[in-house]
Parts: sequence; C-alpha cells; structure tokens
Amino acid sequence: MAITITAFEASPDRGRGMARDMRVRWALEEAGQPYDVRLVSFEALKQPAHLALNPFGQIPTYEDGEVALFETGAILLQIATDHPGLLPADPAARTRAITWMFAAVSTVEPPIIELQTLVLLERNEPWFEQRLPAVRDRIRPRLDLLTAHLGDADWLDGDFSVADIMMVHVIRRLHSSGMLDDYPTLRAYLTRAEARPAWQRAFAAQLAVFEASQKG
Ligand code: GTB
Repeated sequence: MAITITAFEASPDRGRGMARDMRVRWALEEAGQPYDVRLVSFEALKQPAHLALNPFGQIPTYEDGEVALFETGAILLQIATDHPGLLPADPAARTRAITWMFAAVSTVEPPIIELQTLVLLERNEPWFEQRLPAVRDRIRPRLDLLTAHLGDADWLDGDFSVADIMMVHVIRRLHSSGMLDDYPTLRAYLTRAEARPAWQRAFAAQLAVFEASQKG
C-alpha cells in the first residue's frame, strides 16, 4: 500500500501550511517518499471511519499498509525510522533529536496555541485586550531560550532532523503575531527551513488542495 495521509478538504488556514498535515508532508518530502492524501471534511472527521484511524477525530493520520498512526510526533518518528536522513545514526544524537521533537510539541507549542486560540476564537470577548499581553508574555521565555540554544547553529542539534520539522512548524504559527520581529535568530531559522526544496514541495501541495477547494 502506498503511504496515505489525511488532510483537511478545505483548511481553515487557507493554505498557509499551518495545519499539521504540513509536518507529515514535509517529512515525507525530505525522505523522498511519494504519498497519497485522503481529504476529509470537518463532518467526516468525527464519523466512525475516521475515528477508527484517529480516536480524537483529527487530521493528520498516516497509513502505510503495516501501521496506521495518528499524532504527528508518532508519524514523524515512524517516517524517520523507516527512511534514512531524518534522524542521526549515532544513538545519543538520535535520542537528543527525539527529545527536541518532544520539546517542540510539549514545551514550545502549548503557549503558542494559547495565543492562537485567544486570537482566533476569543477576539470578541470583553477580556480579550486585557488577556492578550499576558498570553504573549508566556511565549517569550520559550523563544528567548530557544534563541540562546540555537546560537549560530543552523539546526537544533547538528544536522537537520525531524526535530527541526516539528520546531519550525510550531514556530511558524507566530508569523502573523508580529512576535518574530523581536527574534531575528528564529526568523533566520524559519527562512533556512522554508528554503529547503522539500518544505517548498510540501507547502505547494497543501496550498494546491486549498485552492482547488475554492474552485467549487
Ligand atoms: N496532537 C495532534 C497531532 O500532533 O497530530 C493534534 C492534531 C490536530 O490538532 N489536528 C487539527 C484538527 O484535526 C488540525 S491541525 N482539528 C479538527 C478537530 O479537532 O476537530 C490544527 C490547526 C487547525 C487550523 C489551523 N489554522 O487555521 O491556522 C492551524 C492548526
């Protein structure tokens, strides 16, 4: 069976590559693996067929004929395990890269999601303006220390790895917040990542899906 992933039929991000299928597409492009995409409507996400793949009714999922997975961390780990070049061969370096992948989703991403939820879903609440600075301030220590960790390095830990795919995708969510103006090191990190041909192919593929959804 060809690798098949799921993605939104019409992503609410309007093709900006913010939805999490972008992580999986990018990893597969880096690995040079062709893949099929099954597009899913919001309604279909919560139907039994999709819940059998992801009990939380979300995208993305991953199937390759041997395993069926949900959670982008697990999916990226599977792709990096099956294909060379996305995790270091040295066991200690490999474990460090996996640690960075967890750090991206469990330490850096949560305060960023808090901001996105506030801005997208709670903008009209009477307390929105009052809450906004505190939520932004909770992100800054993460960005400060990530900047310090990166220093002059190109990638999180030696060579490019799935950890960078995860971290870059997490940090990209701040594009529209203006916060990255204060973090040139992180901006340069994103620019470096977005210049990778695999990132560009993945981005173009998800954008094409969104554009097709608008044509009827
Ligand atoms: N922890 C899971 C993982 O890493 O795979 C989280 C998966 C997840 O949140 N999936 C979202 C989803 O399916 C899509 S990516 N949501 C539908 C639902 O829960 O019913 C989240 C997302 C959505 C939209 C934007 N956007 O518009 O910018 C960005 C990110």
